Amino acid sequence: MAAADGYPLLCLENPLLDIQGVGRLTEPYSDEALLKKYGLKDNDAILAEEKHMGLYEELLQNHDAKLIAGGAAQNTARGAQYILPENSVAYIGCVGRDKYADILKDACEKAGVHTEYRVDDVQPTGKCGVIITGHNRSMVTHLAAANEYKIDHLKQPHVWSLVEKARVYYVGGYHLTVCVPAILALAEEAAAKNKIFMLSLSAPFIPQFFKDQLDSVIPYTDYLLGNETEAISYSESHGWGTTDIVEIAKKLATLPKKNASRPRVAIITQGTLPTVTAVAKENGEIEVKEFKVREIPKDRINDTNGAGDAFAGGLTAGIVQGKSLDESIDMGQWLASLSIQELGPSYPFPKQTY
Ligand code: 26A
Repeated sequence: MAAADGYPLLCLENPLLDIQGVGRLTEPYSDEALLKKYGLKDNDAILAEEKHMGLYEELLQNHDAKLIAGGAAQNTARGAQYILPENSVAYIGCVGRDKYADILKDACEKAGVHTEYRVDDVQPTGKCGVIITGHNRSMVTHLAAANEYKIDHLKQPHVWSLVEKARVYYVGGYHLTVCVPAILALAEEAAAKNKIFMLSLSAPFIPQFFKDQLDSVIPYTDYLLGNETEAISYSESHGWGTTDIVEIAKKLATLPKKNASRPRVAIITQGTLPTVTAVAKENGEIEVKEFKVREIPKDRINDTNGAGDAFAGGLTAGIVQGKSLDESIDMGQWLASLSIQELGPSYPFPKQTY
């Protein structure tokens, strides 16, 4: 049952189960060998093609893979709820009618996130193969049911009432490959009622191959998040001719915007390098800031799968609470530093407080 007053934060994207290998060094089953076999980069996120379909079984058979709740914005939703008071976050996406979906639902329930899944009767729940080498992660996603999200689901009265009651929307850019009408419905609701709309770039392939879909949503976006490789991919696909992160952040902040009563905020993370923010002020000025990350000793890092999602979760929690941008960024960096010490996109239990 949904909370009567709804949830201040509503997230939308692709619910996925992560099948994450745990560090195999010995040949012929090393993680490096696995990357090579499937032609994968060591730090990337892609959609699975036919040739990748054997990867999941191989991870389970030869790489002691663990099943962990994933899906970028679902991780962000759990992260935001980790900080916020009870009943603050709802999450929407499409799963299959299977036990993988139960694992995802359970993980959200435990984290206190309300799920409003569309359940597809044909496709299985989506999965993401994750190969960890050092501090890199390579992800291969078979969307399956996650690809079957439909605007009709969002427009059902009990779901739309959650949309109406929310004050902040967070959409994972990965959903641009799935259901742009649903994203635009949230975006337009936000612009019409001066609510907050947040979007992540998610992966370099989104600006590269889903440029038009992305461009249709950016005008509604109050907070645009990405990492350095995604920012550079955006710059490349738009012919900006620069790889300078500050330059790109400034240009993203000043792209045309529908709701002029909120400034655009562009936020670019860069691994252990400082996070860059650019805010397009009403007077035409662009305020640029840099924020050092909370570095933790290398031997305490478990894996970086989900670090960006955790950052987004902490940041979004700050924004929902009406904190300043500076404090919200620090909350994001705090949650990211906790998440990379856990296996996969998870948060420590018992709960730590910011
Ligand atoms: C459409 N794609 C490729 C994806 C994803 C994705 N979440 C949604 N859509 N590819 C990888 N992920 C998730 O990213 C998290 C780490 O940031 C993985 O499930 C993983 O939990």
